[in-house]
Amino acid sequence: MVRYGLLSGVALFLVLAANQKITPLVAALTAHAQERILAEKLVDLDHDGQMEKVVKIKQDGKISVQIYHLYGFQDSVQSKLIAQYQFPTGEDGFIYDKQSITNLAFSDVNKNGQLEILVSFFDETTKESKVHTLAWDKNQNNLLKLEREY
Ligand SMILES: [Ca+2]
Ligand SMILES: [Ca+2]
Repeated sequence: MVRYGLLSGVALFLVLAANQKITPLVAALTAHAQERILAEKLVDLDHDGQMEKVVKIKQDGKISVQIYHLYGFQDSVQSKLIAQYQFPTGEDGFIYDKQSITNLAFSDVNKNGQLEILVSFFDETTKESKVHTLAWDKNQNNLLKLEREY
């Protein structure tokens, strides 16, 4: 009986020790798996001659759009996150844009000389694609969802 108790105690210790080692590894693997790039495009949103990188990404079941500023540093191209918007939904969708099919398009919908980002979704209940428009506020380094559809 004493021997059995000692054995199960050792077994419990081994299980705990193994779990402590495994947990951070599993967390790292799942964190990586939960982030997926859906689209990545280079576009000059504000027509200033400098390309922006726009990324549509799925993180933790939600779709985010990110704008990166690109700059040269020691003979390589670096990118810096400058604006981000997260949608509560997570189903990627496709739209027709200039006779091609895409899930990330650009258009100056409010005619202010700067391109807006057209982000498409698939609505599982209506089985239709929906498009939301994001405007980049360059001064605030912000992405704003335009409620009005143009
Ligand atoms: Ca630009
Ligand atoms: Ca615009």
